[in-house]
Amino acid sequence: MAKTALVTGITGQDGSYIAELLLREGYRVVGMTRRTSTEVHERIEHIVGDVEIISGDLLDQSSITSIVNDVRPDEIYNLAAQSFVPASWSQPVLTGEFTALGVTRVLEAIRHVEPAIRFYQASSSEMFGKVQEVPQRETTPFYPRSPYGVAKVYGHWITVNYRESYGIFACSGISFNHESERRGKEFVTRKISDGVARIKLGLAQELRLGNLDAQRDWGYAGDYVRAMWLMLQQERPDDYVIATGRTHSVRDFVRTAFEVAGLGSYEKYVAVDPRFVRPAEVDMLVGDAGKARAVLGWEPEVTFEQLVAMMVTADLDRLAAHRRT
Ligand code: NDP
Ligand code: GDR
Repeated sequence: MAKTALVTGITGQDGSYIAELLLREGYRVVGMTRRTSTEVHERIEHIVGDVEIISGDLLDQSSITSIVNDVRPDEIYNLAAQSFVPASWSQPVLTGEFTALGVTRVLEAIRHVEPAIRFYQASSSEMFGKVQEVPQRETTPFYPRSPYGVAKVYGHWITVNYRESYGIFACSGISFNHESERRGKEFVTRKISDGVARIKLGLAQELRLGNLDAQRDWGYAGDYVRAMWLMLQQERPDDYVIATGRTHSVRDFVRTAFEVAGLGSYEKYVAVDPRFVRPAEVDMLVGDAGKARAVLGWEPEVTFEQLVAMMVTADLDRLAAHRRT
């Protein structure tokens, strides 16, 4: 019989990719979405006929419990969160409600309805923050630098705690930044690819950014959702770092993106704007995914250079097509 998966955050970047993967694997896929006055599900438009959508909210325990009870999933991928780091300083309490307590609400639903349900928690390299070790691995101590990072530390430990307290098959995937043409436009990589494409097509003159020296371990979202799925197919639940092991600065991303677009040097187009500088920064992240490689057999396939090229090309194509209509 086909397995059933429930995906919270199915309308987000990762939700759309995991839904595609689960459909390919023959799952019945149910996505939880929150109610909004306009139903824009852009990232899953192409598969909307193949998945079931149910309304629920991470803030609302009863909606989550009744969805789990009705759907009776074999696996839950908890991808929903307030995921934009700067917003966590302006809305710290809401971020805690979604990104921290939301995890407990899903775990409570599992505990009460069916403790055999397998659970994936989308943990983050932001938990390492001011890094205590290079590269960062599963055993590296956490030192979060934003209310978002703090909330994710809670989400990670409550996942571990429900595994140890109740024997729930609960896994925490500590993912480093992963991107794609479906990335939200406020995140730096997509802001750059979109901005470069606009400049190339004469739709903008400049690109305003914050800290160009921050370094991130950037991978491709399509590769990362494969690791999430693999974690729930193992004999035992565990926690895994998911990363490429290579780090680049925001400046490297900018330089490569301008080169891909054939615009030459970025310097005459890019301005540093203090509005985009954070109260506390995560200066450098680079992960060691050795455990995921050894146990899950997981390897990232898309390189940094391929990722930048893919994103810039997609934005150029999208904006050029838009201009023609
Ligand atoms: P997105 O911001 O693209 O997607 C977030 C999703 O959460 C959206 O579907 C959003 O719905 C949903 N959501 C937000 N609040 C609620 C709520 N109260 N109730 C129900 N749904 C809600 O994030 P990503 O896809 O990039 O990331 C997925 C997860 O992985 C997140 O938890 C993120 O924190 C974590 N993560 C991401 C990394 C990355 O590099 N992408 C790295 C490490 C961790 P709506 O469409 O209505 O806004
Ligand atoms: P991050 O991603 O905070 O790492 O969180 P983001 O792309 O927002 O920032 C990465 C780095 O770029 C610097 N930066 C800018 N960032 C944005 N957004 N806008 C700018 O103009 C800009 N200029 C420089 C930032 O200071 C930062 O150092 C992402 C999210 O997906 C989280 O949900 C996830 O947990 C982590 O990745 C891993």
